[in-house]
Amino acid sequence: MLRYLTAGESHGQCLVAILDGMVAGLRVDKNFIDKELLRRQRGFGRGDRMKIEKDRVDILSGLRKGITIGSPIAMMIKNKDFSIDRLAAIYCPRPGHADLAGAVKYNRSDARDILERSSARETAARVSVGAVCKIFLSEIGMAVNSRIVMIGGVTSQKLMYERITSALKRRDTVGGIFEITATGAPCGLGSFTQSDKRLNARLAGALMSIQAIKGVEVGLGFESAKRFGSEVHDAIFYDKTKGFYRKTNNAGGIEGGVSSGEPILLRCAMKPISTLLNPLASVNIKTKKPSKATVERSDICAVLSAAVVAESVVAFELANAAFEKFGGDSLDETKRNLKGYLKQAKAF
Ligand code: EPS
Repeated sequence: MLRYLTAGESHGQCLVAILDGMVAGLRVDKNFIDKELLRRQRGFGRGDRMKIEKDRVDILSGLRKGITIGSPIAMMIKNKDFSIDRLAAIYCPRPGHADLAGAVKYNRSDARDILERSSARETAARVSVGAVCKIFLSEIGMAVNSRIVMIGGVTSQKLMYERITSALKRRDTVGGIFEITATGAPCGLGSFTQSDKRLNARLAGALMSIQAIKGVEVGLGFESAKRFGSEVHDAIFYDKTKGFYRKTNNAGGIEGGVSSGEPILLRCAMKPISTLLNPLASVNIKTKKPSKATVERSDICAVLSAAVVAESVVAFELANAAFEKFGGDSLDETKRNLKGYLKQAKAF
């Protein structure tokens, strides 16, 4: 089983991730992880924090001469803006953020204690985990990519830029929709035998765990609820060389919680970032008097970054599902098992 944990505050010393269960014998290119971290930092509409940070990974354990040895992989990303003890207290929670619910839950009058961990800065650690998983997936013929579909209600690139620019002028924020495509997944990842084995549930859960994601669709998603069954389901065909195949992929590559062998298609809706330069009404936690929400440095739009984070969590889930199906403590063993299964599936 593959698992990971992250630690670290937005303005703490560093972010840390431990990825446990990765096979031995995988060459991990640190430059690839750094490139993924850079992709997460980019995008029109990111705030000034991204001008301060230059996210780079330090791999602390789990490798020898650049190759995994089966032990936990610990990774660290240093925060240049390490200022947690100097930062001002936050008494006026920002609507939409974890500030108020978190302050009540953890009994903290200063919502800074909440913001520091709930911040999307944490996703840098998840991208480092996802990057290692992507390297593993590439070894077994799988890849995960993303594209932006819509920003603030508009779909052409020119209008998307304009939308972010107008949000900036209004001192507001915008969200959007992005699409994740995973290719190369063989038929048979995940299972219908238990709820927590269903691949669609695991992918949707992972995507919903990303800060600001409010909706996930698989394949045709919500649109399928409007159509007749005959217009939704993907008819099955057979060809001697191709085996079973489909001419459509409305199911988004998953049927009955199991990968079908077609590309896995997922869509996420991201709400606008909740820190507004022109803040909404709030209440001071201490005085209970009406007050504008605290204004913090933040982003205008982070949809492009969220898409990179989404690729990362999908890569992790698919790598985990592949381990479950094929097993193996070394890359050679996993590949051998996969080869045997593919042979069996082809002969089916
Ligand atoms: C982020 C770092 C944060 C924010 C942003 C994401 O840094 P700071 O708070 O110092 O500006 O820019 O966080 C949020 C949008 C949020 O809602 O928490 C990052 O590294 O991605």
